[in-house]
This record gives sequence, C-alpha cells and structure tokens, in this order.
Amino acid sequence: MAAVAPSKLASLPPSLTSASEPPALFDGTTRLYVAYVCPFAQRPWIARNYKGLQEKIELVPVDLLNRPAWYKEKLYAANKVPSLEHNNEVRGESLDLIKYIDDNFEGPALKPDDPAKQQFAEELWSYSDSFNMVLFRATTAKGDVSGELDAAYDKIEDALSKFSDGPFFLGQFSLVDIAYAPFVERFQTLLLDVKNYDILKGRPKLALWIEELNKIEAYEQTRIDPQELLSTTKKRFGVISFNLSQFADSS
Ligand SMILES: N[C@@H](CCC(=O)N[C@@H](CS)C(=O)NCC(=O)O)C(=O)O
Repeated sequence: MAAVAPSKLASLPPSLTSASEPPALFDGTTRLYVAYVCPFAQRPWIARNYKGLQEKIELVPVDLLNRPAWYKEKLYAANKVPSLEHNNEVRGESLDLIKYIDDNFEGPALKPDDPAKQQFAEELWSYSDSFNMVLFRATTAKGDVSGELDAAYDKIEDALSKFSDGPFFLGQFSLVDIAYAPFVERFQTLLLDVKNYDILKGRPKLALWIEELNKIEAYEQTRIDPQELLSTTKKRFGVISFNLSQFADSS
C-alpha cells in the first residue's frame, strides 16, 4: 500500500506482506492490526495513541494489496483491518474497537461524563458511517453533487456549534472526533480534487476543528502523506481529478 511520509517511516513498523511470517499469535501480546492507508483502522489507532497505550498495544500494519494468508486463516476470518488481538480473542469493527479500547485499557477517557454530551455523542456516532457513505457516493457520482455535500457538511458545522467549551464535537476531544477525523481528512482533499468542492468554504467551525485536530499528537502520528493518500484513494474509488473530468465530459 502507499508509503507513509518519510519523516514517519522511521518510527513506524513496516507493513507485513504475503512473504511475512506471522507474529507469535495468541501469545498474550495485545496487537492492533491496521493498514496505514485505511481510515477505519486509523480510528482505533488514534484511540490507542491518545490513551498512551503505545507500549501496551503493539501496532501491526499489514499490506492490504499483498495480504499475508495467515491473517485470514489464523487470525481474523473477516480478513479486514482493523482488528484487535487481546486476551486470546480477536475482534474487529472500528467503531466497536474505539469503545473497547476506551473501556478495557487505562488512559484518558474518550467518553464524556455529562449526560447531554453522552446523548449527543450517540447521535453523532450513529451518523458517522452514514456521513461517510454520502461522501463516498458524492465523490464517485457523475455531475453536480454540491447539494448533497452541502447538507452533509452543514450538519457537521451545526454539530460543532452545539458545545462552546472547546473546538471539538463535544467541546473537548472525544471518541466522536476519532470516528470522524480519518474520513474528514481524506474527503477534504479528495472532494477538492475530484469535485472542486471546498468543504471549508463558509464553515469556520469545521476549519477550526481541523486546525485543532492537527495539533493532537495522537492523531498526527497516524496521518500519512496527503498526496500519497489522495492518489491511493482516487485509484481505489476509480475517480479522476475535477479538471480532467471536465475535459473527459466535453470530449
Ligand atoms: N466496517 C469495518 C470496515 C473495515 C474495512 O472495510 N477495512 C478495509 C480497509 S480500509 C479492508 O480491510 N478491506 C479489505 C477487504 O475488504 O478485503 C470497520 O469499521 O472496521
């Protein structure tokens, strides 16, 4: 899969491929299996970093395009990332893993205490994968999709206006920010490139959210080179740049 930025490569483990031996599976080590380009995997990776669990949860990147056979056969039959090996069990699903890591490991809590924030967190949590689907559909659709995108991003802008005790969805950084961050990051560059759509135009809260998010080290450690990410995601979605698509339409 895509290379991470050279500055980060030095501190991150290399991705395991079909030629790699498995780690000593079920030896009591807790391992988070990710792919560096996968937004779903980035979610529990951020949670692990934010809670300061770098020493407790080993990061094991796999190459999705040249996946080791043992990953499916011996570890996780769903054959997707992320997955977490913990206490002799393996579980997946990125949103579940954020909560699992928060509930079962030490470190700063990712869930809010305030009941009003808890309720809002649940609403935003349930909406997150629908939001991603809207963005995915809009990116791969032909023609003008600005109406759908406006509705989705205006909802985010409104959500960011709900609590005034900080720039994040619940005021302070929480599991909700982790659920959205990898997707907002990817679609920001992707939509600008493919649909000429600027998600920040007229959305000061979202602009501030991204600015503040980029200051969170736990998140920053998981970000890969934006241009590399853009080209990988475009290939995966089968989409081309806005300027080229104009050319293609008129030819
Ligand atoms: N619903 C899953 C989605 C995970 C997912 O689709 N991961 C992709 C990589 S971004 C994957 O492993 N794809 C491999 C495959 O489908 O074969 C989650 O939230 O964890």
